[in-house]
Amino acid sequence: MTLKSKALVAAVALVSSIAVNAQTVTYKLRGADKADADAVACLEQALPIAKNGSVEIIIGEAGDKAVKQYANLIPTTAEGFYLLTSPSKVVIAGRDGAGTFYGVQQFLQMADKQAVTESSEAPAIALRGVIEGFYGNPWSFENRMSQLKFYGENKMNVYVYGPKDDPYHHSRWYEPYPTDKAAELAELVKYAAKNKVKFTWAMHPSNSIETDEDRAKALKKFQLMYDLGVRSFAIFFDDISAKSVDTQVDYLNFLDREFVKKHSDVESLVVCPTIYNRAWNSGNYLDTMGKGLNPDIKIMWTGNSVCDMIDEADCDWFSEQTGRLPFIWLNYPVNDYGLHNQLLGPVVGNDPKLAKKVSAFCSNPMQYAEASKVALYSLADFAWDPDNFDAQAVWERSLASLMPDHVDAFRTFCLNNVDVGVSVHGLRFYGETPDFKSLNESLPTLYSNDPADIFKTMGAITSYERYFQSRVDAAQELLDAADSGNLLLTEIREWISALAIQGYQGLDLCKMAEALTNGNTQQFIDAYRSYTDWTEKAFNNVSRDFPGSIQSVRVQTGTLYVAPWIKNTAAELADAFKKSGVEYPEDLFPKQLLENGSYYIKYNGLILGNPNAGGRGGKPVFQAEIDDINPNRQEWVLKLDAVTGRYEIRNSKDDRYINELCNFGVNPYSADWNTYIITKNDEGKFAIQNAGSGGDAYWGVNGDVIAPGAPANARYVFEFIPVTK
Ligand code: LOG
Repeated sequence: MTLKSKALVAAVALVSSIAVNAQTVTYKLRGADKADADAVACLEQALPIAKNGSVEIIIGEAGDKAVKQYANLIPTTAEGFYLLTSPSKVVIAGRDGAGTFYGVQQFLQMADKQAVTESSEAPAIALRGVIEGFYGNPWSFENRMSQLKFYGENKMNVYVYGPKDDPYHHSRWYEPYPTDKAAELAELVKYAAKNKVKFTWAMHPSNSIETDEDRAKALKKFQLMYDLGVRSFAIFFDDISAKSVDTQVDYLNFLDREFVKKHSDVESLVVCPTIYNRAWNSGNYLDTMGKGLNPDIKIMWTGNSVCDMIDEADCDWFSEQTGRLPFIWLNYPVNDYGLHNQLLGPVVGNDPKLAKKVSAFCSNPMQYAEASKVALYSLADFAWDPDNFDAQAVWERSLASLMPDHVDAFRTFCLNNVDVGVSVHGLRFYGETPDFKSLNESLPTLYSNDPADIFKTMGAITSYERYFQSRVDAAQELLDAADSGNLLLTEIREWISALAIQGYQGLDLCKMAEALTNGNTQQFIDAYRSYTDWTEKAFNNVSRDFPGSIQSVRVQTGTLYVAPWIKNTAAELADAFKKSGVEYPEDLFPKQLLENGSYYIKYNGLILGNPNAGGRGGKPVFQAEIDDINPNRQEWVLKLDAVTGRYEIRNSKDDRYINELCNFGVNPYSADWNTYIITKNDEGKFAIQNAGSGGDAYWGVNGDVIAPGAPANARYVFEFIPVTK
């Protein structure tokens, strides 16, 4: 255990004593006149300081007289600090100003400031922070101020400003900021410095980099930003088709020579290359960039793909290509490619060994600034001390720090917002709703129509009811807190509503299952109507739906396990109810093009059959004759998959499904791959089309078998004839 975590354990153990102590303790400062002024200001703001305070805080940087006695305990690494706490004396001694500042933050965050602790700490990674680099609504000024404070508190020292939808960064990079925006940026730069954060302003000039005029405009814009206080610059070349890497290199070296090197107080340039991840690597782009760029220009890198956690090997590979360590641009928790989901789970998957292999480790967050703090809290801890990073423990601490009055409800909420679902980037997190997963594994179905299962069914209903009620309660607690002004919760209110809605849907399903078990038709109808009302509310639950919003989105929650379970269970219960033979209003269920059931599939008078029933692989074939030996080899069970809204098609004899190649599938059935869109034309003929991961080819006919890829004029050629017995 490190000294840091020992201190935390001690702090937690003694948490109960603070309420008493906080009243009585006052502090006096020694060394404050020499010590980092921002660090001292933080102390003065947070603690009662008096000339005759009972606890002395000795503060200063290596070399200061006040902390001379502790000089050899101060780490030699930049930004490191030595911190000693006790009931009578506190020592905060930094390697430099930032070190003292971080020592102060650490001290202020201790629950019991009088605990006896001693630690020496220094960052494992020199540059740690955030890149505001997402698409969509850029953060507001207030968001950014709050972020910078948060970075200071959590020892992050980089903020790269590069929101794609700020026109003055991207589409109209060459224009000066309007006066009010310029004033805000100047204030942010100042506030960043107070919080020991390097403010890097990024410009995205796309391909306008070659002519003298383009270059003069770039120098002019850099100078305008310099005049606002910016001392660190980046150029982004991501998400364009670059005309030539040579031109990019030449441009960057030009800016380095003509601007950076001409200002003694400007930091080395940073570039986001066009090929910024390994999956896109081709040709000699990276090699050319590495060899051509002035050696102190840093190159950004997202890892093996656009959205990926990073390991040591990724960094080594990059370094071989470019001759320098990667400036990591971690595309997490950014959700601009799957805005319907929040990413609030524990941050798993980054390799502690990367610490020695990077020049910087920065996160691209969500356009939801407050909610991003959940992940950023963990990432800050990772970048400071990766060897002792414990994803679960840090995540718990983040919840306690961000939502102290509603920790349990917030934990429940966050656990429903872990996975982003299917997306272009394929990044998945399987730790979502672990409690639901285990409930579902022990009780897979809510209802069984076998009377022998009645006790099991009643038990399942009770367990699921309890589960969904607890979701509703957690959501309600958080909605109340949002109403009372909690910023984070207000920002993502729609996801909290989504959790409540899902809870109510689950409770309705329980009522439906109970009604089926008791044969109570009216209860079923009422509960089903209530369920569809909630479904509509869920559909209309849109975030960022304000005038001028760049992105708005229908929100999703519990995407991995809960939402699909709800849809499937609703469909199963509706099916069971329909089959029970009771009368019900015609408008109760939405009309399906083809009701779930058994059909003959015909083409040109021929009947699709399964002569090799029970075999493996192979194809269904069109037959001229009725199969009177095993009639159900020619019967096909159609079922609308509740999650995809498409049909699965299985043979009634052996239950084998037809896959996207029009073969009998041999892989495990997957609704994403193996369901079809079925449509009908005016003549009553049907077309059958692949969808999801299975592509979009239509069924055609080749000789006596079906084959994917029918041309437009040969698609509506099938008939579905219900099997009546
Ligand atoms: C963009 C970034 C975006 C992210 C995730 C980089 C270097 N550029 O695919 O602006 O937020 O992916 O969607 C990107 O990651 N392009």
